[in-house]
Amino acid sequence: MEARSAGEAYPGPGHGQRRFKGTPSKGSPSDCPAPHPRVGLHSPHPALLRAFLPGGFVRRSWLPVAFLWLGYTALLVALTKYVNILPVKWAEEAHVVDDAFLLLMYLGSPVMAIVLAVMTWGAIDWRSDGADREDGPNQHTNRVLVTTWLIVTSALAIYVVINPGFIGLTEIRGESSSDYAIEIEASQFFWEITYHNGATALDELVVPAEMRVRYDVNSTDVLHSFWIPAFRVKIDAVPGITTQVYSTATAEGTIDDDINLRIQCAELCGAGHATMSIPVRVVSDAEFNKYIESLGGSE
Ligand SMILES: [Cu+2]
Repeated sequence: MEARSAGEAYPGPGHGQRRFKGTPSKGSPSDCPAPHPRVGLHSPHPALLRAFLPGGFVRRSWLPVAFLWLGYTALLVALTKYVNILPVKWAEEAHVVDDAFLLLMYLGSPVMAIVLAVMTWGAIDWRSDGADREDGPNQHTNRVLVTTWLIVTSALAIYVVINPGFIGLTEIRGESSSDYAIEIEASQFFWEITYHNGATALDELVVPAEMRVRYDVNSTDVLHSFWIPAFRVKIDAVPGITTQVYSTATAEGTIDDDINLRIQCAELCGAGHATMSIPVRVVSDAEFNKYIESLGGSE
């Protein structure tokens, strides 16, 4: 192949293919033109290749990445700890979901950080300098690294499945005692609330504060999902099956106090899905009884 001077611009990926046009040689295979080496942007920087070779992770070129990794991890952990992105909590059981969310954020921080660290140092130091590159040396796996990675990540995954997975779910759903039960029936595209005295309402859900309420959830047509963001309860509404969730509202309040005090359908159920939202009002015991009487139940 022709050599190009160092200052010559990279001619583009199609360059050099012209020589392959025309009738193929009828001679021996050795007469075939040799494939031209890859150029410029197609090859990783040698420093990147060296770093991935066995033992490469202790090379000096990775030290900045290690520091960046620690820095990004600290930043992400601090953001998770000090910047509250979770909606307001309005139920005793809500902390289980929040704890699970935060745990996954903490576990995900170093993973996110290593990606950011490699990208940052790649952009700073491992950029192509524009020169032609030959193919790099063969790469072999780093057995110690792969084994350690598999063991650590598998152990973490199993831990998360158990706690908060099974343990958290048991805390939210497993306890079957409740002070009060409310029927929730989902239809395209509205919610019907039925209280113990047979009274029904379509415009809002009213629940007594500091009582453990069981929601018996059903659907008359397609799949919906009963979700009250402030309570962190969510369960599918399935035609023909009654699903149940529990929540204990911690204080009186309305949707005017927080937008997350509402029922919101959380399963795409048709054109009116987004409109399947009604306010939740948490009231005192006395006020609650007065409310369901005013609805005119049969009891
Ligand atoms: Cu829906």
